[in-house]
Amino acid sequence: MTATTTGLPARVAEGASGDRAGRRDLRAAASRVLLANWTGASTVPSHTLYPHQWSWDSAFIAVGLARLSPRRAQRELETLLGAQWDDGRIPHIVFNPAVPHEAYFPSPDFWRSSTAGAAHGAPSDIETSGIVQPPVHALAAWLVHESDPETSGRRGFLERVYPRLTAWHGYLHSNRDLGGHGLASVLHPWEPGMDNSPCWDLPLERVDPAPATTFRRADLTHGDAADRPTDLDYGRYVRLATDYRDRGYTDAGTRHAFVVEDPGFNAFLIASEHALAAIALTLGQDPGPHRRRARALTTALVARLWHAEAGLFLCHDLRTDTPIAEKSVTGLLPLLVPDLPAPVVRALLRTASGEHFGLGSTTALAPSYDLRGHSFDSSRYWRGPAWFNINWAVERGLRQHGALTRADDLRQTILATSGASGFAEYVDPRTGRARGTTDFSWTAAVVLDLLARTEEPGEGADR
Ligand code: 2M8
Repeated sequence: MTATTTGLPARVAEGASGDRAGRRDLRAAASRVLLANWTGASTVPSHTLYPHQWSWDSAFIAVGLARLSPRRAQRELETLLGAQWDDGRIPHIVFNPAVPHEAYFPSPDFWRSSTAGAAHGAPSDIETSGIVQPPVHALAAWLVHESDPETSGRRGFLERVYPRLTAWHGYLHSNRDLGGHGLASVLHPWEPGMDNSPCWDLPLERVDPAPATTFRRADLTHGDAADRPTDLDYGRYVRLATDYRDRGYTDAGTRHAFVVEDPGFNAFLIASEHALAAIALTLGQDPGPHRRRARALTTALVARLWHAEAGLFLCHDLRTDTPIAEKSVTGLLPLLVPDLPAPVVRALLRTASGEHFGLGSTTALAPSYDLRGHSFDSSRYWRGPAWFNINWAVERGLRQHGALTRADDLRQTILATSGASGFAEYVDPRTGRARGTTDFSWTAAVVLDLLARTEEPGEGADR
């Protein structure tokens, strides 16, 4: 694909110039998506495919909602935090009891959190899953506060969420440092959020799939089978979740078939630890512990997961103690980390625009997986398509490290592609063509945030 003078792939730039009535219309359309997906206390990612509250979705959603209604954004995060377990974990799904079990698999009767998770203080009156998702929440809480400090201060938002967010990070730092190297690890491909990434293919090979006759997928009722994970993948997801549940959702002292250190997950943790430091400071508390943790995590991230010859961070399989030799966009997410060594930043910027991700040349948005990888598929779930929440994070990372023109280009492309795709769940990274479901909440949310930021002065200083 040829690039335009702005660096945007031509097909996408054409889409942008056809933008119906400009930014106001885009804002109105994105707002309609979030308003329609609001259920009274939180927002569903999509009424059809994901009819409950998802953890990291809610964090991105809150960042966008803050531009519409700071109160609602606060409520979104506080509803999620209301389902936190006593051990500090924030579950990846909070189930809406009004939604029938058949609407989503695995449903509450699979996870059985209130009984199976009782030893770890799962709530007795709310059903949740027992696994987690990337810790975007403290970053989101800080951005929600920053978007309207007055409302936040008046309502005591930070005072209420700070202890809970600190407990959440405490859970990740202690219970989830399963490698003992100072990084949080994930125990299921659903935890890093990039469920079907080729990074998980090898570690999953060791997992005995649950027979397809033992569960009934709900996702294929609403999603195209060619875009979704296969039955074999699902069988393995089910096996891992069943084993974790049957061990009472215990992390340490038990053998996990799947246990991986993921750079994106840890990058969000570091960005969120910095956000906790900012929150502590605002509340007149000591930011020191958060800063020290962020520094220690950054050191561990670079020491453990940086691979100079690959030009990006790689996942690390703790079962075999080997790096996973797949280039995934998760390996670019450490751009979110402020204090990376300069050569690492330079290499990441080269990799982002090089042949594997093609940002600004062959792709409209950063693909989820290596364009030249053996498993690249432009349609299938996390095996190539571009996601808007991830590109929002890449945009922040580029801006933070001074790549302002590239950040501006990416921002423009996100705005052009999101509206044109009907706020798709994900898109073909080269053409911007919609895949998955539409009217997707985090897609609309990041649009609202980026539109608002475009109007703010001093963007280059954005943290
Ligand atoms: C997808 O994951 C869920 C399981 O958590 C699924 O496929 O059913 C992923 O894209 C995940 O990152 C996302 O949070 C979730 C809801 O949008 O959907």
